[in-house]
Amino acid sequence: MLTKKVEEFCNRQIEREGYSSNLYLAMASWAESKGMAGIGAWLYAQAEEERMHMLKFIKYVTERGGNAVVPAFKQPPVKYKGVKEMFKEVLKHEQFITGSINEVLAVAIIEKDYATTNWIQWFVNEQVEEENAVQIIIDKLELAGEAGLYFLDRDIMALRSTAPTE
Ligand code: OFO
Repeated sequence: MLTKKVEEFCNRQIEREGYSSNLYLAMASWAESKGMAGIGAWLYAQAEEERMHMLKFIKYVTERGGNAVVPAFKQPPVKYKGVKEMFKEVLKHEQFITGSINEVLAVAIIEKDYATTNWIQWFVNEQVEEENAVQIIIDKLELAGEAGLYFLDRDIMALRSTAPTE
């Protein structure tokens, strides 16, 4: 059985994972509308992954005898300044999510909930992978510049089709 504190932090994470999904969906749609189908595809797939993360938390809370809350989400931005700026926002958001996951872990340790401490390690590892994947795209964007964006968009499309899905 989850303690009230762990349940509360897991529910906070449900909202954050769901918002991440919507945020990447909005970014995907913006990128696609600007003719960047590859970057759009990468972000659509990322949105799906974040939805899966939300589901993992919902199922976990329920499995541990808690009440999972499906919240209302605030609307993500509709427009973005540019593709590099957008990916910098993705990285900043993922760093925020990493901090948030670490806080769930910290609360689980304080509450002596060793099952949650163990379970959440998957997310700890996932965040390392995700931050790294986004940093790689930012590095490529720096290298390619505006002129190389067309080819980079094609590369990112290929990158997504070989990436592991979870
Ligand atoms: Fe990348 O955020 Fe989910 O965990």
